[in-house]
Amino acid sequence: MSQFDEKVKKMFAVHEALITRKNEPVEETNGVYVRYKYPVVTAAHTPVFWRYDLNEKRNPYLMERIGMNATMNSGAIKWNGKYVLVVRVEGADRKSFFAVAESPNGVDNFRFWDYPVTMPDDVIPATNIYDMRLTAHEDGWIYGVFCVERHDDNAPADDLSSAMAKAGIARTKDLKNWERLPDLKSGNQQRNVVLHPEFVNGKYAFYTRPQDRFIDAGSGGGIGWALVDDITHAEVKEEKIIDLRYYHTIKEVKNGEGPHPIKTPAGWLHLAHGVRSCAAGLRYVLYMYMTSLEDPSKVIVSPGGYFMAPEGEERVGDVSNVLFSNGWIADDDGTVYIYYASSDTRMHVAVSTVNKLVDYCMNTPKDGLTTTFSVETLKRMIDRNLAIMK
Ligand code: BGC
Ligand code: BMA
Repeated sequence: MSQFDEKVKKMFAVHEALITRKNEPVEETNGVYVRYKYPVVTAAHTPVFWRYDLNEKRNPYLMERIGMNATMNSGAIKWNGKYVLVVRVEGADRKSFFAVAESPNGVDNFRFWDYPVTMPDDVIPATNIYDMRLTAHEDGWIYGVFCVERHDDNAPADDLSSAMAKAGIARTKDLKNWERLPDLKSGNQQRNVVLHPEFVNGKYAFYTRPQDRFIDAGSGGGIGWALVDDITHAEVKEEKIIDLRYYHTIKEVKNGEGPHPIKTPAGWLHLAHGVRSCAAGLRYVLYMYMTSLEDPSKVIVSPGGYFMAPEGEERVGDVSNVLFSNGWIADDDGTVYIYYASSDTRMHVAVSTVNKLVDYCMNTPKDGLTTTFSVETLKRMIDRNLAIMK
């Protein structure tokens, strides 16, 4: 075997060892969920044949030709018995694209399909697309709703950063062939738009996140809700804010729906992200809330504080101090696989159950918005416990 072929063979073996490595649960810390030790998808999980030209004549030094920078913010779905992620892969050129990675068990052995998703463009092509939420809707289609970013041509000529964020909508039956529908029409910019899996009053229902400007939400007060008559010409006509952001909370600056909510007998279970600003930049954490089965836009319980925050190596990456989730899978046996990205760099999984998550939502004290409230809540817990401990 030539030296070149040896090197290629070794590269494939190293890659195979990485993607087939068995994952292990990390000892439970708070009883709510169990993190897994290894990230489930990293840039190094992308196929060798995406990155290297394997022809010796064209690539005598066997150098990487197309760099992959990160794998993050992935939509998730259980599909044909497999745990499937539609990963946001970001190339070294800062362009994100979608690529499907599937696993037989939800916690390891994620393998990318050979080709990334070819997402058709809307009338006006996008510069970048990212953060897909997958919804198997009761109309029979699987929808992908994602952020579509274009340069803001109204910005002054020297400003190359201002952009416009909109929600792109596409649908598929096989996760390979995607039919692109027109972007969601809305008076505001939109990011973190999510399609509810069921019709509500016979209409499609979207969780929205209106924002005045590209980065900051401005007067866009939180997670919104809008009903849409025609998914093939989706337009936000009326939008109400269902989960507000508040001063001095984990969602002071922005919040946004994660994946679509999970239906439980006690209500719809929601996972979202909350953002606050600090000297280190923006800090993104995950939080939960529940809405009513009769009216999925009516919040029935809102546990205070964060559900998950970056820990250990999760804290560091391209955009440090960020956890972000737009995918989870509720399995038939009640297990919930929560897929989250850390610091815009890699994908992880944490595992819980529907019952535990409902219990978490129902019994975690709410955020009373003041120190006094928090201390009184804490004292009640101490009183009750000291009575038991005597
Ligand atoms: C990035 C996103 C980010 C957004 C707002 C975009 O250009 O691709 O990851 O959420 O800016 O900061
Ligand atoms: C955004 C999100 C994510 C990203 C986060 C942190 O606003 O939409 O794409 O993970 O910022 O950069």
